[in-house]
Amino acid sequence: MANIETPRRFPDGFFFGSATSSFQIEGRSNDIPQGDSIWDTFCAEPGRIEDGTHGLVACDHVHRWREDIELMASLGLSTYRFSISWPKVIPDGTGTVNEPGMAFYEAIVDGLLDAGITPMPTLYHWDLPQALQDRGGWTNRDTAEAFANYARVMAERLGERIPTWMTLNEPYVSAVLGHVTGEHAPGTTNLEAGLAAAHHLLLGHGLAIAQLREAAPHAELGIVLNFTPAEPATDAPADVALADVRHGFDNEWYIHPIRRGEYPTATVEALGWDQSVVQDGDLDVIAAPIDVLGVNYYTRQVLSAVGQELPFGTPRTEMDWEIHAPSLHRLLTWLNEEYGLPKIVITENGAAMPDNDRADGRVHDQDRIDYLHDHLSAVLSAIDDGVPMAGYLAWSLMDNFEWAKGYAKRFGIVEVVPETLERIPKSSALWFEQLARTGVLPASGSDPH
Ligand code: IFM
Repeated sequence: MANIETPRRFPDGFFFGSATSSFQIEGRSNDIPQGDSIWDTFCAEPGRIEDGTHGLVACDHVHRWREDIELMASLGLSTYRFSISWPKVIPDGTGTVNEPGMAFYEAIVDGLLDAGITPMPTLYHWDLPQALQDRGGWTNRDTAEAFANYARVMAERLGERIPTWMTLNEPYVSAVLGHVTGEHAPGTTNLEAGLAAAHHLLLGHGLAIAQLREAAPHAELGIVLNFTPAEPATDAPADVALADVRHGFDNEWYIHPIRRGEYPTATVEALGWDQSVVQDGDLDVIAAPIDVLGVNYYTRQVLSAVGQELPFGTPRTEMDWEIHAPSLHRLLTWLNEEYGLPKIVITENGAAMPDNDRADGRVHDQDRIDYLHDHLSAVLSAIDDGVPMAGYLAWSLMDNFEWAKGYAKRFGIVEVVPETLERIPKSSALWFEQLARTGVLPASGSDPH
């Protein structure tokens, strides 16, 4: 898709911006006492993070946020999706508001608005207060209630200034990587725990939507889900069945109850899930109307029941994720046809790349430009097919803490120099700036510098 013949224009009003999350960029400040999150605990456990690092400093955004806002403005970005650290605002997850933490986010929101950048906060991007984890975390139904209370507090304090609230980021990852595979905090390995966590995350989302509707009636409300389309390697029934189960478990499990008020039946049966954690009325809460769906897309999965590594020889990112933009187009049209959403925003899309071409002090990341170009082209194709796409946010504004991978995987369009934390726009940032300023996707994605 990189060499489509003519430039194409995004519709008027389509917005371009970038995304980050609290634990991945903020770090800590002595001026903002805060509670620990499950990721602080996880990082402190030997062997959990590949390079042995942690989030105590990260990109030091807690001190450099003004500079980061100026950077976004200089790149012509009109929207910034960030997340609020629950333990910075309510250190124990419930109870008293931590005023220095709240002031930090109020200042960021005011700074963004002053710079002409629309703030799009996500309330939960995986940094659960450890105090709540000590009581069972997302496997405990009370956490859903605590989340809704926290959402209410935030809406009451930031209310008028926020046009779009996102509740959760990628509940699949919180539930499955956090509780089933154990790759993420809190690091347990139990399918039942994962299914309970997924249900309580969705319940927390629904309860939070109710609170946000009351406290911020003017705002658009939504959730950010990640999708990894699942395709069978062959037409063999075993491959098709495997792809169906993965599609149900990885993709439908979250959007289906939100839009249809039920878990996908075939997947419930395939998992043998007894649904004992689901109480009367929960699915009605979960199915509360949303105004916008945030879609995070990075790659697809091709599944073979005989367990081959698939597909062979296709281009991949540093995460070893296949680069496959046509799957984004298909995903968006499927979501639109199946779930009839009012509005979709690409809330994350991007690539970890080697970033080792740095001729004149700048990272020349032609591979990342190609990735962005081809996925933006897929978004344009979805728009042509009538999908109500409203915006695109690149993951990520800057290199940051990539969870269990530490700092070795760099997704930023802006480099963060490890030794100094200096921010240097990569070629992809300058390429993205041209797109953001003109709304025109060039015929191919060439390095502007
Ligand atoms: O860095 C993460 C982000 O926190 C959530 N979505 C996927 C990104 C890349 O792995």
